[in-house]
Formats: sequence, C-alpha cells, structure tokens
Amino acid sequence: MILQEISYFFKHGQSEKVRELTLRGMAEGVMPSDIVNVLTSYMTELGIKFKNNEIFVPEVLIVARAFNAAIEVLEPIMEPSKVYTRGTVIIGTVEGDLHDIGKNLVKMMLKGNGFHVVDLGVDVKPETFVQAVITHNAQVLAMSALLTTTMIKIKETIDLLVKRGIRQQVYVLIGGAPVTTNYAKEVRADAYARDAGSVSELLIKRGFSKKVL
Ligand code: B1M
Repeated sequence: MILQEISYFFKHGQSEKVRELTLRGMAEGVMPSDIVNVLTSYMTELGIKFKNNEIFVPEVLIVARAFNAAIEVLEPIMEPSKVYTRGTVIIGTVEGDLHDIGKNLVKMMLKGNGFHVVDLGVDVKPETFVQAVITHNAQVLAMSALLTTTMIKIKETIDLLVKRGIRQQVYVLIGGAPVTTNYAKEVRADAYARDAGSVSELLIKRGFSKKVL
C-alpha cells in the first residue's frame, strides 16, 4: 500500500509527500530496495516520454527532485559501519552533465557497503576529479556520464591522471546509460558497471576488502 502511495506522489512530482512516505515506509519496515525499485521503474517510463517529446525538462526535473528527496531519506539508513572501511571513493558526474540520480544511487550503495564516499556532485571538471583523488588519497574514482556528448570527459579525466603520473594508484570505474564495456576498454578505465547494484559487488570482487579503522 505504502509503495503504491509513494509511486502515486512520485509520478506527480510531490517531493515533500515522497519524503514523508519514504520516512513512514522505513518506520514500517519497508525494504529500501523496494522503494528504489518503484522509483527507478518509473524513471524508465519517464525517459521514453521525454524522448518522444510527450513531457519536457521542467516536468522531468520535478520528478528528479522527488527522486532525490527519497534518496536523502534512504541514504543515512545505508550508512556504513563506523569501525571499518573498504576504501575511499571519489564520485561525480562528468563536466557538462547535470544528471545525478544514477550517481546518487551508486553513492548510496557504496556507502551502504562500507566505502567512504566523497561526492563531488555534477558538472565535475577533469582537474577537479584528479585533485580530489590526490587530496583524499582515494583508491577508487567513480565517474558517471548520461550524455553521449559528455562521455568524452571520462577519457579526458583518465588522460589527466596519466599526465599527473597517478593513473596506477587509482581504480577507475565508470557508468551511466551511454557507457559500455567497450567504451571502458577504449578509454582504459579499469571497469564498467551497468547499474548501482553491481558497483560494490564489482569492487569487492576486485579486492577492496574491509580494513579496520
Ligand atoms: Co536528461 N537526457 N537531459 N535530464 N534525462 C537523458 C539522459 C536522455 C537519454 C533522454 C532521452 O532523450 N531519452 C537524453 C540523452 C541522450 C544522449 O545523450 N544519448 C537526455 C537529454 C538529451 C537531456 C538534455 C540535453 C535535454 C535538453 O535540455 N534538451 C538535458 C541535458 C542537461 C545536462 O546535463 N547538461 C537533460 C536534462 C535532464 C533533467 C535536468 C531534466 C533531468 C536530470 C535531473 C537530475 O538528474 N537531477 C533529466 C533526466 C531525469 C533524464 C532521464 C529521463 C532519466 C535519467 C535518470 O535519472 N534515470 C534520461 C532518460 C533515461 O535515462 N531513460 C535522460 C534513472 C537513473 C536511475 O538511471 O542515471 O541511467 P541512470 O543510472 C543508472 C545506470 O546508468 C547506472 O546506475 C543507475 C541504475 O542503477 N549508473 C552508473 C549511472 N551512473 C553510474 C556510475 C557508475 C556505475 C553505474 O559507476 C561510476
């Protein structure tokens, strides 16, 4: 019932209602993943309408805000243990790109799986990513790109890591709708993850294991 209510208000872009119902859902023991599934399945529908010019940027933006309102409630619940970390991840959406829903989901999953995450937000310049890797001595750099026109920024960031001589120190993980395994190979990223759920699994398989703080 509560999932249906969340779905209804989400489709109508009512952020406050979505926030309130997500809080209520948590109190009533609803699984966070069930709420995320309700939200993401509608985002796919929305994408088709957007592509077909049935809805426009303002409507999409309103729903995106409602999505992030739910994630803000769910994120602290997914906070990692205070006694261990699997490493530091720098995350952001590449320069020129304002899409942050997928990136926020990836962040939430990483945190929930014990990674320390530094979120640089959206429209992140290659230089900013590289500086953050150095400043935080990060083990992983996670870049999200949703536009075919901004994917190139992933390559530019990796090239800059090479130029600064730190490419080997950081594991580069990329994702986002237009990104593929082949693209990851082409730009010499270490890995591509198809969805937020597979990111932590992939990193843990690659040896990012728990370190006691
Ligand atoms: Co934009 N947009 N948008 N948009 N938008 C797309 C991406 C588009 C495919 C829509 C379409 O035409 N069908 C299209 C891109 C076409 C292309 O390049 N091939 C598009 C366009 C064209 C644009 C504008 C140019 C439109 C315009 O202004 N005329 C403009 C660009 C603005 C900019 O960024 N500079 C624009 C604007 C916007 C809004 C601001 C209105 C809004 C974003 C709001 C926000 O994010 N806060 C928006 C939205 C919401 C979308 C759609 C509808 C939904 C994206 C989304 O959030 N999906 C999208 C259509 C679509 O994707 N179906 C579309 C839900 C989310 C959970 O999925 O982000 O794919 P996604 O994340 C997935 C995976 O990709 C993966 O995990 C998630 C699932 O678990 N993932 C990673 C993502 N990042 C990852 C990183 C990883 C690993 C996995 O490791 C690091």
